[in-house]
Amino acid sequence: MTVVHIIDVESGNLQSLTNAIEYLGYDVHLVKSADDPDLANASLLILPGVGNFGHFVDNLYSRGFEKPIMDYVKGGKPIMGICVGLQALFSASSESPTSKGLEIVDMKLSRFDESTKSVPEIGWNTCTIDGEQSLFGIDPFKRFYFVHSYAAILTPETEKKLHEGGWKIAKARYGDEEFVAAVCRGNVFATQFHPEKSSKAGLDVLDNFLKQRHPVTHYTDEEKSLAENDYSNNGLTRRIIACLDVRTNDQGDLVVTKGDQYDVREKTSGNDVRNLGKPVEMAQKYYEQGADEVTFLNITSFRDCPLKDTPMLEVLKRAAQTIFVPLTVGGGIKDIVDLDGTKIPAHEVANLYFRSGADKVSIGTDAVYAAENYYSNGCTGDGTSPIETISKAYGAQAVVVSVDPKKVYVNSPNETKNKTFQSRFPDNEGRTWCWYQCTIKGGRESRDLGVWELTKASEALGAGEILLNCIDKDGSNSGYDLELIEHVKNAVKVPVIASSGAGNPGHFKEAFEMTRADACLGAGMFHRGEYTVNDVKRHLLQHGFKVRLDQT
Ligand code: 1PR
Repeated sequence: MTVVHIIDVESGNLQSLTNAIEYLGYDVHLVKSADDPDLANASLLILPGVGNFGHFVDNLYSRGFEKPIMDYVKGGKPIMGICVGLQALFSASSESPTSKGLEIVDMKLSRFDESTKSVPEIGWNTCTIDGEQSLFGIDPFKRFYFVHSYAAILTPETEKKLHEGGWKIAKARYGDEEFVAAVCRGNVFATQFHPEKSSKAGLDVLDNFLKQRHPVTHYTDEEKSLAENDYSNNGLTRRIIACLDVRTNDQGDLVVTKGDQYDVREKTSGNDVRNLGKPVEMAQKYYEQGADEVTFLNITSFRDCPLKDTPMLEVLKRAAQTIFVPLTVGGGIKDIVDLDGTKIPAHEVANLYFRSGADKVSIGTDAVYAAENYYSNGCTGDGTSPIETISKAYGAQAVVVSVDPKKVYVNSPNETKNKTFQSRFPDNEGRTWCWYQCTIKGGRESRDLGVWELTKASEALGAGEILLNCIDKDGSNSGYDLELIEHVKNAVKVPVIASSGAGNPGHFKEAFEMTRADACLGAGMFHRGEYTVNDVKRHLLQHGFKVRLDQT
């Protein structure tokens, strides 16, 4: 079997890439040291990276990888960079002004302009290629998964310079900024998107690179019109996420469950934990239905020690073997003390999940504690919270903050220190002023902290995305809390995932129509088999919203 070599400088999720390459029928050899003799003999090399540019390239230099990589490139053998692995081929990035890239591409990267759009760019975008040429079969009518805040932003001058330098490029557009989605010259190829997380479209590109071929797909005009990007959402499709709340039931089995306002026990005699199926099988089903992401939440994490909680690691390992879209895991991402008294910092707990195949971790309870400390320290972090340590090590894009708020009405804004607004839906006493109170431990304990305050602090501390649940709406099938979504969108620039309350495809449409939600998550309606993810996407498409439809 052909062996694919991957440079491993412990950045983010190598497991997904390994899984994708093995799925395509190759063996993988991780090159952990620049002295590894296998590196010189490699015939297919991949340079993957996530997170911070400086952290990644400094690591390459300090571990002595620069020379063997450059020797390999000069030898004319195929090399592919992915995400920050693409960025490392460039000369520099404004993300880390003192760090030097490998300078194979003479261009600098800079941050997206966040005045009109969420940054990071997280989601599924299209790539365009000049003329009829093919770049390892990157299909302009398919979608690819991007997650990044910095990019090789194109201007007429930089584009001309790239062409003059002999580079072929695939371009993507995020809002009004065009950037390099893929670049190729001779034996060097790199993608800003993650092929290993871009479902079938991405696996095809990876496979074409490994086989060194450049196929072209032909479409009818009707097919093209359905799949063409209209850039109405900054270039991204409407992202649909399937969420699995996971816990051990009273019989000791790990099951997918689902609550009503977070109560997951049946109302019938026996009061059992509602059992809706097996986590990996259900996740696989949603992937096949076209879910753009899958989220696993360990909802009893406040009781368990995560390291004892190996079933969740096992769930991820198994799911990541055949599910090639981003996987998020939440519940228990915090500093822990293991049963034998060993202290395990949150970033190591997160690392275990990343190494098992997770792309992002989601932090609930500890984000509330971190925000409380942030405000009591005069709006500054002390560098020790899980949001900060994980974001620093793996990048903001890997840190989701999961919020579990409840709506609280007040007579006037003076009654609370937290940010209020006037709701269109008065309470029984006719009050309209309200705020959203954060809870911890799965809604069991309320804190004097508003969702506005929590999300702002989380963003400042390094979170890259907000998973916005709503306890009042959870399991209600009555639609999302649209006011809450807009409230949080006004607070932060990072993407916001709307969650809680979806009962039919119309609710997703309503959220995308009435709010600036970056993604919508559903749970109960999928678990009960009332609708598939594909039903939601077809409904959105019928109403003029672009969605990713290439099924596996
Ligand atoms: O606090 O960092 O250990 O994380 C615990 C995580 O577990 C948090 O993300 C918290 O939201 C979640 N969680 C804890 N208890 C529950 C529960 O339900 N008893 N689930 C829980 C949160 C909300 C969503 C649900 C949506 C959509 N459940 O996961 O999927 O509300 O549901 P719907 O579409 O059926 O309405 P930590």
